[in-house]
Amino acid sequence: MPRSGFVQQASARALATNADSALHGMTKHLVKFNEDGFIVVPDIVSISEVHEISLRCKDLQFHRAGTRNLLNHNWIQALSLRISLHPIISRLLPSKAKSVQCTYFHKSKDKNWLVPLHRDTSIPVKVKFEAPDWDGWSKKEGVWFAKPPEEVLRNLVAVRVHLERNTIENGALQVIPGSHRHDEVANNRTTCDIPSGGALVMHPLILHSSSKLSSGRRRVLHFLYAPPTLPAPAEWAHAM
Ligand SMILES: O=C(O)CCC(=O)C(=O)O
Repeated sequence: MPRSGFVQQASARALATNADSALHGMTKHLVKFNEDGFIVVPDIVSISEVHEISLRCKDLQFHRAGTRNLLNHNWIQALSLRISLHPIISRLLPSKAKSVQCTYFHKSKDKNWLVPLHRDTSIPVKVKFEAPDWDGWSKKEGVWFAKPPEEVLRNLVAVRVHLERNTIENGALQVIPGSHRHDEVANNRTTCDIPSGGALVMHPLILHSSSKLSSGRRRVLHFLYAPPTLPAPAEWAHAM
């Protein structure tokens, strides 16, 4: 066989091996995400982008823990699209996923708070309507929120982009691995080690909490991804 034939075959084999291991890596993330209800993906944005995002967040108006209606900002829409195309994250999102909410959380000495263990069960919809399996209606920052049937919640994925490393000192988010799949769970709370510029991809039904901060600050952009439509008559308030 001419040398170039060997080289071609070897390159084809190397490509196939690389493709296999990439696929294996992707499957591993998906299996872990389904099993634990979360994974950490580092380097979603670079450190210089973290600075850029920080500057933009300085202009956001909010009173308490943060603000939940950021999807009307062009830069948030661009970031949300980019996250949805990330090679690992795109595999974890529902098919044709849309971003349906983006919340900014800002924890500091001045705005300090804790959140007890809970699941995220409320979603933003266009208008209020009557349906037996929807409840818990409330209006927040001018938008209607309600608790949908569980099958809707099962298809959602949250992506939290952390501007600071998530630590016990700065009021870390903690999760109970696997608790999105069970009602009865051991209280083995885990502090997710999320670096600055990294993301926690989490199932909204996972039990999670966060404590008060003792030093530093902790800022997070929390994106919610969902299938493009809801069962009628529900409609997303925004779907980008
Ligand atoms: O970021 C936090 O501290 C809490 C976030 C949270 O509880 C939530 O997204 O439901």
